[in-house]
Parts: sequence; structure tokens; C-alpha cells
Amino acid sequence: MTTPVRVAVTGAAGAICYSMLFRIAAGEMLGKNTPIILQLIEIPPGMKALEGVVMELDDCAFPLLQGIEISDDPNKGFAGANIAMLVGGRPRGAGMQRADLIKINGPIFEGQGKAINDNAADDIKVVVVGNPCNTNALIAMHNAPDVPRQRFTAMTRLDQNRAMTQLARKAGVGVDKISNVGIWGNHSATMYPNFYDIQIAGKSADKAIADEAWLKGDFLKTVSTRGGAIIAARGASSAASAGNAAIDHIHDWVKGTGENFVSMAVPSNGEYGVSEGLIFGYPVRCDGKGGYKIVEGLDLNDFSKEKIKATDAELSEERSFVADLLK
Ligand code: NAX
Repeated sequence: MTTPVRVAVTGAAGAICYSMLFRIAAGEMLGKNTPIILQLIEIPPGMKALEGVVMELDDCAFPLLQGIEISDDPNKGFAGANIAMLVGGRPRGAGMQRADLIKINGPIFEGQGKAINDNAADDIKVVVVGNPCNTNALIAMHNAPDVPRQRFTAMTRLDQNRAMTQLARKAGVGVDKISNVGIWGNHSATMYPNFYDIQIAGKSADKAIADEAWLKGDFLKTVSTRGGAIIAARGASSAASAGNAAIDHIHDWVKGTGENFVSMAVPSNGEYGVSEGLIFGYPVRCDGKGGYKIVEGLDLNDFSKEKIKATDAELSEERSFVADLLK
């Protein structure tokens, strides 16, 4: 029998996890032959609701689900974890500025970084979903000095998936014809889906769509403001689509991407002139053995360079707000 993979998830009683956990337990993230132990982490006020989620997981009788552990102590929650999905956090309240949110959530990710450092398995892979996810991942990474830096990533996959559907609709093709989608920079309105490198049925998106005004205008706007549009329509933020994107992120990191490239926010070593040390959205390829590489040798035009500079400036500013949490 294969050893089960331990998947630790924070914010486990929240909206995103309510769709995500069931799909992980059904084998949609790591495959139908990989048994799983879920280690679900909440804060004390969330524990009762979490018990209800566990009852529902029990009631699904998932054959791959070999155990469920729950805790409000991150040291226990991350013990022996092979994969950590950091979803939990304080949501942005009315009138709250981005800087306030960063400061409120910062200490959470400081503590979780330390707990991962001291308790997780040697092969731990981390994806941060809780916002502001790039900077939260940066804080966790800095507080886990014994874990290789590249194991800390943040989620830009929802932006990738949103971009794919918009492009497929415009081009009149299925989403399966869209590949090489790189979301550059921050998971925020400054993100940049570089349509000059995205492929639609083997042609670059700017050639396949041949409407640069739409790509630079409506397309970028729709993708970067989609979260707000969903809140306006649903009265609640994206949940199932965010859980789906987190599953895609880990699936591709573990199983590999082949030649296709996908979007992950990963530690920058200065690639493409980006400020070193930020957790920055890049196009990456995953080797299927737990490693990934930022795609090299892409030609960026002036429009792309400007967009990347703007999102870099925003992330650099976010980093300055949490300087005291970066060891
Ligand atoms: P919910 O408010 O439904 O759930 C959050 C859960 O986290 C709650 O149950 C809460 O008790 C728990 N929590 C809070 N602090 C915690 C801590 N220190 N340790 C463990 N659990 C803790 O939010 P939900 O809709 O699930 O969204 C979760 C996060 O995802 C938010 O920060 C949200 O902004 C972010 N998102 C990120 C996206 C992305 O693309 N990266 C998109 C969707 C989403 O907006």
C-alpha cells in the first residue's frame, strides 16, 4: 500500500475549503491512486464548523481518505505535512485598505511559516491562497529558514483560468486549445496575463485574436477585476473557482506540466529584471518530480515590460509594509 500523502489545509471551515476538500479527498488533486490524510487547521471560533465539515467528509466514504486530523494549533496541524495549502486568513473588511489587510494577516503567516519550518516533512510544498497571497507567502518563507525557498509559492492560477476562458470565448475555441498562460506579478488588479506569449491553437493570442485593443483593454480589465465582479453578482467572493485553482496548482506542481507552461507565483531571483526576493507570478514548467523552473528566454515587448514594472512596484511596496516580519 502506498504511504498516504499528508495534506495540511488552513481555513478549513471556510468557503473555499468547503468545495476544495471534497475534491482533494476524491483524488482530483493527487490522482486516484494516492491515499491522503487531511490535516485541517482552523482558529478556535472555526473549530465547531470544522467538525461539521469532517462529518460530511466522513459521510462521503472516500476510499482514498485514510484519516482526518483537526487542530487549532499550527504546530500540530503541519506535523509531517507533505503539502500545505494556506487558505485561511482575515478577509478584507469594509473601508479596510490593502496595507491594513497586509498588516493584520502578516503575523498569521509568520506563525504558520515557523510551524511549517519546525514540523512539516522534508518534501513540504506550500501554496498560499489567503490574500494578499504573494506577500503572505513571502512572510511564511522568511520564517521558515530550514525549508528550501522555492517550496513557498502563491496562487495566480485562478487568474490563469479566468484568462483562459475569456480568450477561448473571444477566439471561438474550447479552453483546451489555450496553452502557455503566464500571469506576471501580484494576485491583484496589477497582475499581467502576457497575451503575447499565450498560445491559442498553436498561434500567439495577439495573432489568433488580431484585436490588440481588446486584449489591452477589455481582456485585461475583465481578468483583473473578475473577483470584484463575482462579489457583486454572488454577494460573496469566489470560492469554488478558487478551490479549483488551488487544486490545479498543486496537481501540476506534483504531476508535471510537460512543455506547457502554467502560472505560479514563486521566489524571484531577479529573472526578467524583477526585484529579487519577491514572490512573483511567472510562467513556469513543472518537472513532475517536485521541481519547477521559471520559463526562460521569453521576449518581452515594451508594453509587457511596463506592466511587469508596475506590478513589481506594488509588490515591492507590500514588502516594505511587512519588513519587520521578514527575517
Ligand atoms: P472564509 O472567510 O470563508 O474562510 C476563511 C477561514 O479561515 C475561516 O473559517 C477562518 O476561521 C479561517 N482562519 C482565519 N484565520 C486563520 C488562521 N490563522 N489559521 C487557520 N484558519 C484561519 O474565506 P474564503 O472565501 O475561504 O477565502 C479565504 C482566503 O482566500 C481569503 O483571504 C481570500 O481573500 C482568499 N482568496 C484568494 C484568491 C486567490 O486567487 N489567491 C481568490 C479567492 C479568495 O478571495
